[in-house]
Amino acid sequence: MDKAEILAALSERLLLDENSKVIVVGLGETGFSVAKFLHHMGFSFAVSDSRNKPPYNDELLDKFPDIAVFTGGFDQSIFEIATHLVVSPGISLQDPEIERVIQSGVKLISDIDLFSCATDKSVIAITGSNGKSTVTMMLGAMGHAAQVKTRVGGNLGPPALDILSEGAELYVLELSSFQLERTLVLNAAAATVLNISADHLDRHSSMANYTEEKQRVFSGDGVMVLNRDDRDVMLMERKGRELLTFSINKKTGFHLGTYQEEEWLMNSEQALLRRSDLSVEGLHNAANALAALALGTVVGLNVQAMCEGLKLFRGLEHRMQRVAEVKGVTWVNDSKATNVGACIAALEDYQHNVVLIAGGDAKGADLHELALAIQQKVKTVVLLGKDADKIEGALDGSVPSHRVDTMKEAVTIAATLAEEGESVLLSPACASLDQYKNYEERGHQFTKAVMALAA
Ligand code: UMA
Ligand code: ADP
Repeated sequence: MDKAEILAALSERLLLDENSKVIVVGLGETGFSVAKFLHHMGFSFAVSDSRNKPPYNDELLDKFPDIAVFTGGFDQSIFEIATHLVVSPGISLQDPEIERVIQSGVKLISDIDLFSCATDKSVIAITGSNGKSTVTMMLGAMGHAAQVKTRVGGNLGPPALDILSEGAELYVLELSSFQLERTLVLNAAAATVLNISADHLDRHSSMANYTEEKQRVFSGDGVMVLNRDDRDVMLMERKGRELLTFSINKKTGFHLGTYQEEEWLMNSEQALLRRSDLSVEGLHNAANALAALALGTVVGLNVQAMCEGLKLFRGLEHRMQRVAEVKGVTWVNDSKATNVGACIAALEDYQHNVVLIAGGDAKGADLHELALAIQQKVKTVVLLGKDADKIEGALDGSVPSHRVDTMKEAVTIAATLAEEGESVLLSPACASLDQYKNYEERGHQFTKAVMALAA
């Protein structure tokens, strides 16, 4: 699309034109990407961030010295002239100051809305509680293998607007519930909710609200890709919409089946790829691969190329990543398990032979199902972080547990508990932000402590 076409789409779909006054709220990665886009398109805008020194403050002033930036709070007076508000996903729409502005009638839009107006190429949109980044990157690998110029971004980074490029033929977006709740005009060619389990209940008022926001990924008229094994996801089916499904348990659509006495990823009767040819382990990753195959099929990726891409995809750091084997004990880093569902999926691969390191910020989740999974699969649990007490409470003495303050202590004690042939799994079921900058830092501290043991 050329600039005039993009301006026409912005005007028609978001009522954004030369008379608009936009306030970009938040100057993190999203806010900076929005500022660059608005500047490029020639819109009038200002930036507001409640932090004293937001992350992209210097970059913005350096690049666009004429743009007004208001920091250290949300000054209501600057919102008075606004016609549009682009609120970054890290800011709650229930923030009283932001809520007041929205209620005054200003149009709330997102970076994803701007992105949607700026391309006419196929977009695949991926959300769900777990597996988003993995499926997104699988599609990136498939697109590459199919020699289709594929750009990947969104919640896993880089922000959507930063991946717009002239040569791109296909975009794959990972979208969080926070991005979706403020998006109006997404119309993806193929979209999926991979699964639904409790997450971010500190920001969403209820599971119903969280599920509702996730469904917004299906706005428009593209093909829906649904998980037959997840009841909440199947309830999202909409009349009159084209539907593809994937399943680990049921022999229909994209599924796991038996062909020539081996386990294969299949599409109806057609055997596509031996499960053993996937480089990523675990049943949940077979489900992720089936979802990726369904989504890729919608946008016309060549089947053989998709399978080649999947074979080459080695998985992402901090997701069930084998770190080392020390004295016969396997150490696995699953620091990205920031909610209960991810930890339960991780435990599925074990048979009561694992020492689990867990804990952090449970984000208001119900820990009952986690406790059941731990009872079935875990020999001993080592707990740290803000909600260690809550996990210990949910276990109610049913599994031996140890409390520690740091990851180094957790690794040291786990090393004394795990025996040859067993595993130690860091799969916290909680966010990391109570103790670490992010899940990556938590994973790196784990890996560092394990490497020190190995040495
Ligand atoms: N903040 C303030 N005041 C402000 C603006 C932000 O205090 O005025 C705080 C927020 O409360 C938050 C932090 O700053 O704690 C970052 O918020 P942001 O909206 O500026 O974040 P960005 O840097 O724009 O990053 C966001 C996503 N972050 C969140 O949704 C919290 C990134 O996802 C995403 O990669 C990026 O946009 C590009 O699309 C990260 C994430 O943690 C990885 N996502 C959550 C998850 O995956 O569970 C949803
Ligand atoms: P997301 O981007 O949704 O957070 P990731 O692919 O980064 O998803 O994986 C996050 C965590 O969820 C990891 O611990 C990973 O092992 C686990 N996981 C990945 N796919 C699934 C799935 N389909 N079901 C449950 N857990 C999953």
